[in-house]
Amino acid sequence: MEAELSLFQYNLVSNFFSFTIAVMAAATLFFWLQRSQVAPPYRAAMTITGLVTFIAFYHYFRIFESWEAAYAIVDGSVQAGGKSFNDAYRYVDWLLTVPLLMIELILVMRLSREETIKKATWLAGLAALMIALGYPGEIAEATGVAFAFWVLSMIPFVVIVYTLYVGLSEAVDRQPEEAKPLVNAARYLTIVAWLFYPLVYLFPLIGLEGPNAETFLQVGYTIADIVAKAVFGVLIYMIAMRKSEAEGHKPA
Ligand code: RET
Repeated sequence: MEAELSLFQYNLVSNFFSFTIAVMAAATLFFWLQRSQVAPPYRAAMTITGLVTFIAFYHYFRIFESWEAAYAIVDGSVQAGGKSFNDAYRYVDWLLTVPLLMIELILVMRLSREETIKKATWLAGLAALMIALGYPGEIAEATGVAFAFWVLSMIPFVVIVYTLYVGLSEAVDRQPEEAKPLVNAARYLTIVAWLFYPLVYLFPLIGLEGPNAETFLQVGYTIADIVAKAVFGVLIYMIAMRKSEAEGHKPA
């Protein structure tokens, strides 16, 4: 299957990875440099946003290298390169970044100390569980096993979505008027971008395999990662700025 990619598909995926390395590196610098512009209570959220894109920057670098090693271009056609493409980088990345994304969303809401600890622990724990349950299915040979882990992983997924929708709506109501639409945008962006992952996971299970599916999967995950990390981070930054201003903080 791997050697059947067209040169166009191989290059398209390579270029997406390369683009993402640049996006994640630039996003990291931006978030960390802008940290001093927001009021002190929001600085931890900015630090974490930058950590998320930094972790992704590293992993996309490794993913890019692994992609290059997995194929060889011989006389303009794509052949197997002798090494297998390492899917584990994505899962290790998600295991670290998805809980951090939950924590930054809670931090920027600036709830009471107990509520912050309670909600952040709950959401981050569920996020880690969701990813950990997904991996055994991703590497499973048997469709039945893969599907069983999909179902197991969907349980924390659904609880997270429910918590973001219902459990947080009362906390969102308490946000300052100026910040509300942005906080809602961050919640909805999370729900929509996150839906992509469990859907794509099902591809091979419903018989979508081969070079087209592989190209779609790699490009799709990459776009979803940019949205869920960098675009989401920009929203977190805007929320932090808006709330800082509303609380009388003057940017440096
Ligand atoms: C898996 C396994 C199948 C079931 C579910 C999954 C969910 C994955 C999600 C990943 C989110 C990743 C993000 C990355 C950050 O940039 C693990 C594919 C529910 C929701 C947000």
